[in-house]
Amino acid sequence: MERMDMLVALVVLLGLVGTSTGAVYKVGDSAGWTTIGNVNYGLWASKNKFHAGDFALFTYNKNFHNLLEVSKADYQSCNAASPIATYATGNDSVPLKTAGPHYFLCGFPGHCAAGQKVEINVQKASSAAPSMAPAVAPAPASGDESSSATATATPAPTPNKNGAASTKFSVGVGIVLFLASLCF
Ligand SMILES: *[C@@H]1O[C@H](CO)[C@@H](O)[C@H](O)[C@H]1NC(C)=O
Ligand SMILES: [Cu+2]
Repeated sequence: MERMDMLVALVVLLGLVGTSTGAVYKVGDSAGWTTIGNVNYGLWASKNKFHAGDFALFTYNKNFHNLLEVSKADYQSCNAASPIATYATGNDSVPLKTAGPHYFLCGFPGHCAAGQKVEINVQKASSAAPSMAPAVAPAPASGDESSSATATATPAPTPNKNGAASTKFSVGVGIVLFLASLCF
């Protein structure tokens, strides 16, 4: 039974490891977050597939640029006056927490209009972990059965009932072996 529990735990653990580390996407690739070179951020975004839990890494010279997350309307009109979030370190790893579109622009005058803006469409996290949860439940119940089967094998036999006792014993061992075989 314990081996079964360990197996279930291992599978659940592997599922969690597979989904807990988000990918990091550097915005603009080697160009980074800039107005130099007319980087096509729309093209960059369309070449990547973002999932909830991933990160968008914006790298830039903080003396000349910043990073604002804004609403769709503000993204379209390049309005930097009412951001949802503001970043200004020059090396901002922005967590893409929720599925759906996320809008970013540079708040320095004229930069958004010059094309320093990006829409990142985030898909739901592809997760196997939740579907594994029900498999954990049945394990404890079968543990009780095997211990009661072992108990029937222990009573001290009287000389007369030797045959009956040894039959009980083999049935008990049989049940234990049968249950054990289910685990492997
Ligand atoms: C920028 O941030 C990323 C992710 O947080 C980190 O791995 C990297 O070392 C940072 N680079 C600099 C120059 O600080
Ligand atoms: Cu800028």
